[in-house]
Amino acid sequence: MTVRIGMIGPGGMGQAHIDRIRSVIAGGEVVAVSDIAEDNVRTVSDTYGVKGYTDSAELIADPDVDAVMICSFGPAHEADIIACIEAGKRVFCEKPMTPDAQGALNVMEAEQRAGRKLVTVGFMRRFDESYRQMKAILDSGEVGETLIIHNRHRNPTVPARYTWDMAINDTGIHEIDTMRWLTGEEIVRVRVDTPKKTSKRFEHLQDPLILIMHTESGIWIDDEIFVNNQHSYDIQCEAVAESGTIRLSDQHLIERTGTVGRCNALTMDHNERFGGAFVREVQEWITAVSRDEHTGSSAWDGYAAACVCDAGVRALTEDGEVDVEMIDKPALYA
Ligand code: ISE
Repeated sequence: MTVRIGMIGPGGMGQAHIDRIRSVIAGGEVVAVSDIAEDNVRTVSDTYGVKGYTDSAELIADPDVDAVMICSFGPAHEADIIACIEAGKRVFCEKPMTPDAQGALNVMEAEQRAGRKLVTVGFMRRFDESYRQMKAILDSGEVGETLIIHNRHRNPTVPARYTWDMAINDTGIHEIDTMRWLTGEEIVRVRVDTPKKTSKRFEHLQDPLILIMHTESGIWIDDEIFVNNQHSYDIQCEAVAESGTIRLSDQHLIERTGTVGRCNALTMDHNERFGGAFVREVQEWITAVSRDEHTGSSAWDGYAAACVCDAGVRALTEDGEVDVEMIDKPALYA
């Protein structure tokens, strides 16, 4: 069966997903798009020869749409996800699932009323080959207990509309989810340390910053978030365990020789660095939808990430550690 997909918010990320579905992913077809921006709907629906809506509710209700991908602006996610759940349609939503924990609670309540997990959150690093290898080694127990994890999340630059809280909500959220997944533990406490600021970009940002996280069993995690490093999209992760250290290797695909000597070519953005992960993520989701199964991060993962982000944003303005407040995990997500 070909899964007929409706896409809400076909901007840059959405169109990259459409292109993947059309070129390298099997079993799915985008049949409709919706966007509040009429011009964009017209352009995208003409380009791909699909139906166009300006009202996402009409796309969700369309009987030709089996499942929905949401790639719109974060604050618009909650209402559309809940409408999908109420229509009984599986939904893949780009991160953040909702910008705050209350919105995520509302999504989980809707899913619990429906009695099944219909929501997948687009945390693509869970699908990256190198992170998966790291997790397999840690899970095997061969290096003992994980004690410390060091992360680096560096972007060449961000646009002027990137607000101060986005270092946590939009950038650090990737490590927040990846660390929960890698350790299998919840993050219970966070702190933000503020090094000397770069003079290169926006005065309104604390850039770089260090997010410190503690898990339930006491694993200590740091995350250097530096979004204007001027040179590359540089993602690093090193897990220090009792009898071994596992580190992502540099993610270069090629070596380059030139006036500066021989060096690894750098990746410049998340599409380049995580291109393979995006393909695997969407392929696994489409395959699961065709079997009427759930896959990937659940609404609980979206909720947990939102709770840690809420604490992280508070820690940006408060001294010291902030506890992460979460409800007990509902049985549906056990
Ligand atoms: C962006 O939204 C992403 O998701 C990227 O992976 C991240 O590196 C970037 O900082 C965010 O703005």
